[in-house]
Order: sequence, then structure tokens, then C-alpha cells
Amino acid sequence: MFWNPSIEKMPVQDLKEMQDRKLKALLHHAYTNSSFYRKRFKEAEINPWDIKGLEDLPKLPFTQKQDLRDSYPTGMFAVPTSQVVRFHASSGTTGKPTVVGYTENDIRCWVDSLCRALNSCGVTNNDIMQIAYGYGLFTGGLGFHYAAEKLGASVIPVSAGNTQRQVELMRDLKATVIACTPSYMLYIADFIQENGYDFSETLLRMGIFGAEPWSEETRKRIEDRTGIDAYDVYGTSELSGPLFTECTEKAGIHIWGDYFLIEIIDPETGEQLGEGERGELVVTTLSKEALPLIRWRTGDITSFTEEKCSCGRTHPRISRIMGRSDDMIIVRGVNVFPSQIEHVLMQIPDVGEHYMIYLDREKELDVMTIQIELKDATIDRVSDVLKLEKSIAEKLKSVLNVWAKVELVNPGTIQRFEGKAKRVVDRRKI
Ligand code: DLL
Repeated sequence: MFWNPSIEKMPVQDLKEMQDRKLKALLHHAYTNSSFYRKRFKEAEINPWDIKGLEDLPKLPFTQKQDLRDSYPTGMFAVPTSQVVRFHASSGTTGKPTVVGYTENDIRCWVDSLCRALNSCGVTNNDIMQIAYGYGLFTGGLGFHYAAEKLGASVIPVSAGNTQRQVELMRDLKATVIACTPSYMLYIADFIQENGYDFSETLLRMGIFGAEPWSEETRKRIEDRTGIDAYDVYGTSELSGPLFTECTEKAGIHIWGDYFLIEIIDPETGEQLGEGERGELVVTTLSKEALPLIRWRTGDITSFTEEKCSCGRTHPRISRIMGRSDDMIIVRGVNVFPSQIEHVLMQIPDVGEHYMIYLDREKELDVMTIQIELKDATIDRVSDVLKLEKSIAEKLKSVLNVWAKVELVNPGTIQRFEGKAKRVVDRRKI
């Protein structure tokens, strides 16, 4: 099924010509309207008018999350706030979130991308779609919401959490499609099993899972346990939100080349890599007005192919995300940087310098445990330790937006590192 067949199946040569044209327009827009880009280009001694087309892309400097943080909240924007119709945000490194903004046209392009994607994996206007991604500042809920409505599907905007209600709504409103994180789907499956419900009481036929790393094995487990067809959805808040999915061939994630220009680079050297080579995904946005991104380093490791898909779509595809090039971890769908945790801990006088972050899956849900050494062993009353653990957990929650179990331990008990400290131990099987 195609949402916009003439675009989705356009000849590769035409697509490249379109990208070429849109790239030049983007550079002019960014240079003229964003003080951030003007400064960046001047520093790199690049005149956007000298960029002749796609072949000159490697001459342009990269942008990355740090740039968004440094220009918090809207310093990278290329339109006045009066043209911004919506903001979203995701976690930053030290408390301040990274803020993204959209013009009316940006929202239209985002919705269009996701409509194409949803249609490509078989969602139609006859579907009833339960959206169990979080609504609010996170892009998952509202992103899916607008696209599903545009597609003509019936939306159940339940947001994440409250599993009992999810299951009852799914059954009573006869949801056919669910959109949530893969770990939450597994949690729902456990809940159904443990509480005497049965998937056969529902009409659920497919799920669209992403926002966190998962694997082919997890896809198989979800499909086996629930009897539904599971699809991968990728996107980031900076690029807009959820944007790209697999089609029914399940042979990679289709990127919409008329909206986004992709490269894969070696994360160490910044050199462009070829088809099939594994590296960091870099994206240049070809239509975004409010927050145009030029050679944006996503931090996500994948590979790409330009081979036409057997579904007939000609746009490039990327493989399942294989990891991160930085230390970002995703806990219950929330992006967490270890530096955020350190920032909170080091402001607490009773806390020492050493801590460890353990990640586990308990009943299919992520659990983050932070073991922290006390500065000295002067706190020995159990009630005082418990009080301090509770207050640290609350401080962390307010910054990270996700709960962590805090365990205070005696000075000298946490492992010391001679080289680079490896404070994150990820024991989750994804
Ligand atoms: O997670 C947008 C989204 C919402 C995607 C709903 C899919 C579904 P952020 O919060 O900015 O945006 O986090 C983006 O999440 O750089 C990846 O590291 C990770 N991620 C997103 N989708 C996948 C996926 C949303 N399918 C970051 N597989 C990205 C692996 C994913 N990682």
C-alpha cells in the first residue's frame, strides 16, 4: 500500500535531483535565518553558495546534540517563535532538555512521513490504533496520533502505562494495531498471561515498536507470544519524532529521501562509508523549517542500502539500529545520559565519587539500579540511609524523568578503574 506512490516509487535519479535542489535551498534558509548556522559556516570558512550539490556534502560541518544543548532553548532555530506551532523536548545531559520546534509545514511533513510509513506496513483507515507511546513532550504519542488520524484510522490515545486499562481498552474497543515500545509490549503480554486474559479475546493484528533498541529475537518473542505482526519504527525528536518503519517486506527501514538525506560515517574519523558498511547515521533535513539540521549526527549505528526494495519503493533503507556511538542509554523509552546522573550525584554532599549504574530487565521492564558510595561511614543508622536513598531517587527522577533504585554502599566498596571508568553495566537481554 502506498500513501504517495509517485514520491515513494520515484526513479532514483529524480530523487537525487530533488535532493540536490532541496539541499541548496536548505543551506540558504539556514544561513539566512539561523545565527547558529551563520556562525558555524563562517567558522568553517564555508559559503553556502559555493556548495554545488550532493557531492559537496562532506565539505559541510557536522551538527550534534551538544550544539542543541549549547544553544538551549531555541538558538538553532531558523524561524521566529511566532511561526513555531509546537515544541517537543527530550532529555539533555545535565538537566536541561533538548528542545525541538515545528512550523505548521514541519508538522505536515512529519505527519506525511509517518503516514507513508504506516501505510507501507499495512495500517489502513479501517484500523483501530491504540497509541501507548507517551503523550506530552515526548514525540511518540502525538507523532503517532496525528499520522493515524490523517490516515483515517480510529485512534485510542491511551498513552503509556496503566496496563489493566490498556488491556481492557484493547479488548473492548477492538484495537487492531498497537504502537508502543517493544519492552512495554512484552510487559503487556506478561500482564495478559498473569491476569487470566487472552490475546485471542482481542483483534490485535500488528504492533509498531521502537524508541529503544530491540532485536530480531525480541521480534520473534513478541510475535510468538501475542500472535501479532511486529514492525520496527525509527526516528528521533530532532528529526521530528517517529518517522520511518519497515514495509511489509521487513527488509530494512525506509527513509524518505525527499525529506531526509542520509549518510553513514565512521564515528571516529567522520569519513563517509559506503552501502552495507556499519557506521553512524548522519541526517540532513531537506524540508524542516523551524529547526533545520545539517549533517546531524544521530549517534545511532546502522548501515544503508540504495537498492530498490521489492515493495517497489526506491528510497534508501537502513538496517535495524545496532547500537550507539556515544554513551546514551535508553531506560523505559527515556534517553538517559550517564553524565546527567553524575551531575545530580555530585551535588549531594554525603555522596562519594564512586557509583555504578546497572540496567536489568525485570518482568520485561527496564530497571535501573544506581549503587553509590557514601562519602564516609558516618551515616550508620538504617533509617538515615533509607531517607537519603529516597531523597537521591527523587532528585534523579526529577532530572531523568525515570525512576532509579538507589543503593548506598560503604566507602571503598565499589570497583575502581585504572583506565576509562565503565560505570554502566547493561545486563538487559534485548
Ligand atoms: O524515541 C522518537 C520515536 C518515538 C521513535 C516513537 C520511535 C517511536 P528520542 O526520544 O529523541 O526520539 O530518541 C531517539 O531513540 O537516537 C535511537 O537511539 C533510539 N531509537 C528510536 N527508535 C529506535 C529503534 C524517539 N527503532 C533515539 N531502534 C534514537 C533502536 C531506536 N533505537
